[in-house]
Amino acid sequence: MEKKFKRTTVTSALPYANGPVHIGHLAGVYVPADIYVRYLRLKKEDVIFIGGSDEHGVPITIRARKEGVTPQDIVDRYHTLIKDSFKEFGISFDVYGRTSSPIHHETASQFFRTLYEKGEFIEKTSEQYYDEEAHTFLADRYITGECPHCHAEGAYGDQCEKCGSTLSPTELINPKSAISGSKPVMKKTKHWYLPLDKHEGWLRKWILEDHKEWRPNVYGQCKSWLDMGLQPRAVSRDLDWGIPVPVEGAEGKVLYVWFDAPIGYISNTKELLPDSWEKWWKDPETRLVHFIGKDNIVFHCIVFPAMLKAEGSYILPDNVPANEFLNLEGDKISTSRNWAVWLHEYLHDFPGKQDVLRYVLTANAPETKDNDFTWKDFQARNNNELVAVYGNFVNRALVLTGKYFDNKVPTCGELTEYDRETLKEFANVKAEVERLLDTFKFRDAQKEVMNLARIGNKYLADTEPWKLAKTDMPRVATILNISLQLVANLAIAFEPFLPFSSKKLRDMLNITSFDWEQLGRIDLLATGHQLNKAELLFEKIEDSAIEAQVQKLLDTKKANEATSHTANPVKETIEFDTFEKLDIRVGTILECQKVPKADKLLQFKIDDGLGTRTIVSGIAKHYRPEELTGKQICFIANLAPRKLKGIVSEGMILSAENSDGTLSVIMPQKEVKPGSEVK
Ligand code: B3M
Ligand code: ZN
Repeated sequence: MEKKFKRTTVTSALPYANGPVHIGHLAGVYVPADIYVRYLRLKKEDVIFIGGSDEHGVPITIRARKEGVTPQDIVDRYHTLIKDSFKEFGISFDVYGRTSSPIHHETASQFFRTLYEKGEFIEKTSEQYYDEEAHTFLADRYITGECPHCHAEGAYGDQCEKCGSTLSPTELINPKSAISGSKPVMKKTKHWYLPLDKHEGWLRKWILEDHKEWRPNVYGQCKSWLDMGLQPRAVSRDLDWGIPVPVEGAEGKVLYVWFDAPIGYISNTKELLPDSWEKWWKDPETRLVHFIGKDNIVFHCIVFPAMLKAEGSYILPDNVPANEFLNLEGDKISTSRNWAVWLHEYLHDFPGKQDVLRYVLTANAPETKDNDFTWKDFQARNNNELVAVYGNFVNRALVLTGKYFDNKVPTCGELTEYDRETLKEFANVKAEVERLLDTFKFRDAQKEVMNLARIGNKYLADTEPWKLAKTDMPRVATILNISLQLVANLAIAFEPFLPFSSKKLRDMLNITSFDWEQLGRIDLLATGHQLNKAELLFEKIEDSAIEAQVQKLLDTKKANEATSHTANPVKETIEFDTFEKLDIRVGTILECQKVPKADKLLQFKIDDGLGTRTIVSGIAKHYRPEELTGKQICFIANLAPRKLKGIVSEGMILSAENSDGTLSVIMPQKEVKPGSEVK
């Protein structure tokens, strides 16, 4: 069912403003969306690209509470950081709004009211956990307790992070409020529900029959949701952060974040085009495309369309090209475990190499299945593809033109059979890349373009113009003319994928802009056209830079292992009288100094209540002498003396050892008399 559209509204998922963005975000949503939009713009199509931050939801309030700041502080901080990261990577939004903005509050409120007045909601009262000390209903995340499955402590009301099972708060054993620590009670509360079951009929036809072209992962997920049967979904929550439910009797209630967030696309369009936003959302000749990650499929393919349909005046999405997940070095990317390549850190470590990351993420895009990002592959793709193929071809063509023709495009003479074959491959690429981009196959599209660079590179290697310079200048001119036309083609074809490099290349070619329509032509640069000086498009990435990144991840892994480390098993049982043989006492440190030529040892002079004694202890890596002088510690008083570095140690200071090997000296909680026994 081919439909002709006049314009395209492209949205990309609104990231939660409660942390920075990482390569998973870029690969899953923003790079593909940006490629698509840049491609449409190059084709001179009418398109808008809508982005923004999702600034509501419980995780933001939890983070704020933890840090002792307001939710607004949190979202202000991350909105700016995220927005800047996207900008640096060339994600070319026409607007990047935020859901805490007045225009969004108003738009979402109005949307709710319209549905409310049309009778599109049902009201239901149910029992939910309530914190009587804090006088508040508790979001699932705010209730912790023992997991009914693995019996781990600290499972959340919606999920146990230990065993991964999905929970509901009432399943938790010994539930506790994360706000006050008190035991929550059940209390009645009223909420508004969108009766998705009522929408099931048309949703089935619309997706399963009319949108068979959606990606298999998207189509499949929708089908399984629909086959399970849809249930009414609450669109409000008892929470104090969000958009107040705009009807009477709804004090203390806000719109559920997944109700207001997709409306954010509309609000942000209004911000961009206050007078003409409607045609981008309501005209049937507008095509709506949502770029998202796979965990957002149900909201964009079922819930949001049901909301739009219920409202009545909006169009529905034409496609929802959702990606699977990107893993990092074989492990799931995780914000809480810091297992990620953060965009702001990448920019710091690899300044100016935005296109390299864009290239690698597209080359490995998780379009059909989860994929893996590894630093080795990053380096290989940069060195063997961007540098050795694309960059090398461009550089040789330009440098040789500089050398033999004073940077002017030379005259093209008669073509050989090989010239013709090469040019034909370039002529064919436009249709193929278009077909791939039109069907959201970004990985294959980029591969196709890189293949062109390969053909160009091979053309120069095969024709070897540098060998002909002495004998056949007209032939050299022809080869270089052809090569330069191919280079110009690459600047166009790579533009959606590698915008920074294409800009650099256009500057070298001394051309301000190209159109997509010109792709495949061999008259892009006129004979005699003056070029600028050649510069390297890409540079080799050395092993040391890659090793540093791998080391950073290893450090993260080690730190994670240390925190998740379970304690050592308990030693063999002893009788009480064995314990009684140990004489543990408190002493006051009178003096403390480093032991010369022993970087682990500290020497103590201790008041033990009977006199003074010397103890040598291996804690120099964990304490400075001045930190301990004057403090009280616990020591074993009846340990046989031992000689350490020539000093007789009369006892042993007790410390607790953390799983990462750090030591903490045991001290009495209140001051006691030196010599007091520890029992
Ligand atoms: N903030 C979820 C996410 O970042 C959510 C997307 C909203 S799109 C309207 O995965
Ligand atoms: Zn569990």
